Amino acid sequence: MFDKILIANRGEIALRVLRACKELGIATVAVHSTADADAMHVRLADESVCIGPPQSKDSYLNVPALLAACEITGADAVHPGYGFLSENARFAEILDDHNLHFIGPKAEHIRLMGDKIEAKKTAKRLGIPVVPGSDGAVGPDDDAMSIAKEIGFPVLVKAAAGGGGRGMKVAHTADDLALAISTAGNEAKAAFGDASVYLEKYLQKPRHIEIQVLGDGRGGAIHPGERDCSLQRRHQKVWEESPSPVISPEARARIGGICAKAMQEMQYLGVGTIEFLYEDGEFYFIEMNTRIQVEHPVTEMITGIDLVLEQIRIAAGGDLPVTQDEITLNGHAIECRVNAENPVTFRPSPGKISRYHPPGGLGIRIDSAVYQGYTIPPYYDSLVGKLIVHGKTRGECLMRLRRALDEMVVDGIETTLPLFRALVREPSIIDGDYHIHWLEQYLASGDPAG
Ligand code: MV4
Repeated sequence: MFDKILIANRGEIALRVLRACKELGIATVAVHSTADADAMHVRLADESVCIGPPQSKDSYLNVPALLAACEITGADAVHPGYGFLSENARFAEILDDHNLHFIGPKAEHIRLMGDKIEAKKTAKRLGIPVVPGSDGAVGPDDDAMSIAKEIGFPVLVKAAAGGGGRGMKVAHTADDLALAISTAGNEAKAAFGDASVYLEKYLQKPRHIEIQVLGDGRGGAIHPGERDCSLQRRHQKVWEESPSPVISPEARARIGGICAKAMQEMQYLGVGTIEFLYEDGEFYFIEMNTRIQVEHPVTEMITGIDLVLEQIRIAAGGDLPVTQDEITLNGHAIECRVNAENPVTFRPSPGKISRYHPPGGLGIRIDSAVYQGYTIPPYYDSLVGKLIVHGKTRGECLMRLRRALDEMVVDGIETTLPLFRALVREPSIIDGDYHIHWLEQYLASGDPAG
C-alpha cells in the first residue's frame, strides 16, 4: 500500500480523496494554487504545497510543479481526481518514469478511450453494443454520402478527439451533410488539433445511462450498477440517479455483464464508466471515462462500496472488494450538483459564502469543500457541493430530497438550489419521465426557478 498520496486536484473531489486516504491510514499531500490557499483539503492534509498562480495551466495542470511537489514531500503516488490530468495518458507515463504511482488505469487504456473512434472500435470488438455508424473516421475521399445514407438520416458528425459533446454536428438531411462534416472537422482541428470525424445514427430522444465498472488489472471486473445522467444542460450533468427509472433488473444484468466481461478481457485497472445512450430498450455505447466521476456517490449510496477507497486499494495491487454476486443495489439515490450560478441564466456567481447550512438526517450526504466564510474563486468550475440523498424507494428519495433542498442554506452567492427545488416538484421528474434534451426544453419553456 502507498505511504503518501499527493492529491493533484482541488475542491470537493480533493477532500473526497483525502478522506479515503485518511481511512486507509495513508499520509496526504494537498497541492493548491495561490487562489486555493484557504481550501478545506489544504487545511486537513498532512502537508500542502503551493504549486502556482490561479490559472489551471500554471497550477493544477503544471506537471513539473506536481513532480516537484512529489519530490519535496516524498509522495509515492498521485491521485488525479476528475478533470485536470485525470485522463492524461502522458501524465500517467511521466509519473511511471519517475517511479511514482498514478492512481488510475494503465496509460494505454486512458489513451485508447481518449480517441473516440478507437474506443468505439474496441467496444465493438469486445461485444459492447454501439451506435450504428461509419467504420472509423470519414475522410475527404470517403463517400460520406453513401455511408450516411446507409446509416439513415439524421446522422451525427462527431470529432474523434472530442467527447463530452464537443465537436458534434447534426446533419438532418443529405443537403446538410457536407457542411456538417466540414464544420465539425474545422472545429475539431481548432479545439483538439485533430480534424478526424466519424458518423453515427443520430438518436433523437435517448437517455444517458452509464455503467460503473471496477477492474483489478488482472482479468477481474465487476459492475456495481448504472447511473441515469439524462438531466444535463449544455453537456453538464445536473441531476444523476441510480437505479435508472427505466432500466429493468434484466436489462441491468445484461448490459452490466457485457461491460464487466469487456473489462475482464481488457484487463482494465481501476474504476471506469462506460457511457451509453438508451432508446427503445436498446443500449448504444458512446464513450468510456477512465476516471472517478463527479457522480460516483450515487453508486456508493446504493451499493455501500467506497469507490475512491477501492480505487486506491486496487492501484496498490489489491483485489476487488466484492464478487459480482455479492453486489446488491439497495434503494434509490439522487445527486444534485449545486453550482454557484444564477439558477435561470446559469451565469457564474463566485464570491463569499456569508451563511452556509448543509441539510442533515438519515440518507442525506453532502460532498462539498465549502464552509461559512469561504470564497468561491472565479477560476475554476462553479461547484459548491453535491447533495446526495438516499431512500428505500425513489418516492422516499424524492420526498427526502425535497426536504433537504428546502433546509439547505447557501447565502452570499447565487446558486442553482432554486432550480432543484422546482425540479423535485415537477411531474415529469417525479415520474422519472425525461430524456437528454428534457432539461434544456424545460428551462427554455419559462421561468422555472425564478
Ligand atoms: C449522441 C447523441 C445522439 N445520437 N450520439 C453528447 C456528449 C457525448 N457524450 C455524446 N453526446 C451525444 N451523442 C448519437 N449517435 C446525443 C448526444 C447528446 C447527449 C448525450 C448524453 C447526454 C446529454 C446529451 C446532450 C446532447 C447530445
